[in-house]
Amino acid sequence: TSSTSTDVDVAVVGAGFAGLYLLHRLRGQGLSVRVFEAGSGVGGTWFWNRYPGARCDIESVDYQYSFDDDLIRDWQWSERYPRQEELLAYLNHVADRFELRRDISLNTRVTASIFDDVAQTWTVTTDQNERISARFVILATGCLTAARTPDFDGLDDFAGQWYHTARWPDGGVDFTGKRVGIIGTGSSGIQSIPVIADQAEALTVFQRTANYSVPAGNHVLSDSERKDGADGFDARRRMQKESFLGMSVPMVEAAAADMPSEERDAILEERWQMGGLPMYGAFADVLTDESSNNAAKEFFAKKIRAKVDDPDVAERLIPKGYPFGGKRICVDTNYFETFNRDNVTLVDVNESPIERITANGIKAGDTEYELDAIVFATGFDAFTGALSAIDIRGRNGQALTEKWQDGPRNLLGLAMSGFPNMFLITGPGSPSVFSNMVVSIEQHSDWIADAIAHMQDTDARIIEATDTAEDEWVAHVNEVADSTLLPQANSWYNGANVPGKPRIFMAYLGGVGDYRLHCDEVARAGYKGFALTR
Ligand code: NA7
Repeated sequence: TSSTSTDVDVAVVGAGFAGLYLLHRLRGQGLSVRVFEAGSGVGGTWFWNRYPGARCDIESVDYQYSFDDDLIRDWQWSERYPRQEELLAYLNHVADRFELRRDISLNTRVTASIFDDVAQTWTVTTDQNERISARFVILATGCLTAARTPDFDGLDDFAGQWYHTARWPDGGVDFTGKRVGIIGTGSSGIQSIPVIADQAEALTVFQRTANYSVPAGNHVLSDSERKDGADGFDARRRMQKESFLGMSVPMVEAAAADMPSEERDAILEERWQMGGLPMYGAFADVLTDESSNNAAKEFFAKKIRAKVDDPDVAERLIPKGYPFGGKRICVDTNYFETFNRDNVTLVDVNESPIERITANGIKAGDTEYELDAIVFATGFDAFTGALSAIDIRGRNGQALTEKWQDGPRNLLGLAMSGFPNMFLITGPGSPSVFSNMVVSIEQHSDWIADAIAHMQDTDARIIEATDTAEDEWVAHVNEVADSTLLPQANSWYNGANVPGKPRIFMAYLGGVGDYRLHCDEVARAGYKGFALTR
């Protein structure tokens, strides 16, 4: 299949959950594959995010590959929710077990990917001064990859140490005896705050927006739970594939709008006790109906008031001004309780805006908070950040950043018109962050691998999304988002966390199950919406 002028059939950018699986899968259909990874190890998200308390908010049993039964049997998860170290060990195990490493170049950042209109191949350039040509390029770069440290005045003056949660030093940081400040209360902040508070002499939390967080209910798995997990894996994965969020806990099918308030509260309490993300499925209309959403909001407010001793602190920790689910909900262990500790202070930066960072700490409002270390849990340039960092040019030299200047456009979140034989994994316009990532990654990878297999069978050389199909998909993604309450929040779902970023809702909210059916239909209809040429 490989033409003489190309070095590899497929170049994959990124060796996280997606890149590793793609390599395994595409090799299996006789293709030559090369994976480029900027990190010094495999693992992607789980390689970089080593902050204290880093843990997945999907259960271990569900957050693993489905492609190999023996792997599912052999790997023993230790806790209900996997720690970062354990996920990294799992992904390293997968890389060894399936002999993936020989086709992965670590410490190698892809700097450009340019389509050659004449040769009809991609030229991929790396920061190791390597240049290879590939028939296909798959961007498995992740949607939460490009870490963002807001440019506060004075950071260079700071005499202490500072860290970003997503660029945590290998080997960790010892905060014993230190006065630590943390900016950001998204998932990374909410997971690390209780752990840092336990170690540091004092912790000051700078909060801009309070978040909805559900207790994880984490625990060490017993032998029988592990066995049940492996035995029940196939059935769970089948449910996940057909579900809205890629999870195996069903959504409540009734709408809260029609329910008496005691019934609503009983359901919310039941979901709260389950722990974690099933809260999203409390009511069929929780993300679309204001009164149903308000029921969830009030429930959270009650829970937070019950957990936090100081009523003023509790009020500040209660999310306000945006719908439940408008920002990705968090899953925590002792988050709200941590504010009852004597060594933890909450600063609301809406009341006391961060003016600057000084040599000694952070000046917010009238107060200078003296700190030995600052932690930025300030998130990512989501969905597009990792892609715009690469000089990607399609037909006629068109830059992807130019095509996307008003926001990302593609077909099914998988491919762009003008960028032939290039694919995205968990891209904007796919369910991506609104799903169990592993379920989505496997689905995208399989769909792409099947499309390439179809091309191998039919001697097609080029696959490219058509303009019309792309326009229709973008309109559909927006229409679905606008039928929900989610676009009302300022979030990384819609680019609001990055100053100047076009504001467009970037995840597909039609659900993992319906999205899959749609992708399958496109394939069955001979890749409808794509032009295939010989
Ligand atoms: P998030 O969810 O983007 O959280 C970032 C946090 O940092 C959030 O609370 C932000 O407040 C805050 N932030 C960002 N910039 C500033 C400035 N300039 N000043 C004050 N506060 C700021 O990132 P995470 O890493 O926690 O989680 C990302 C996803 O990874 C998570 O949802 C899971 O899916 C896994 P804001 O809300 O913007 O007001």
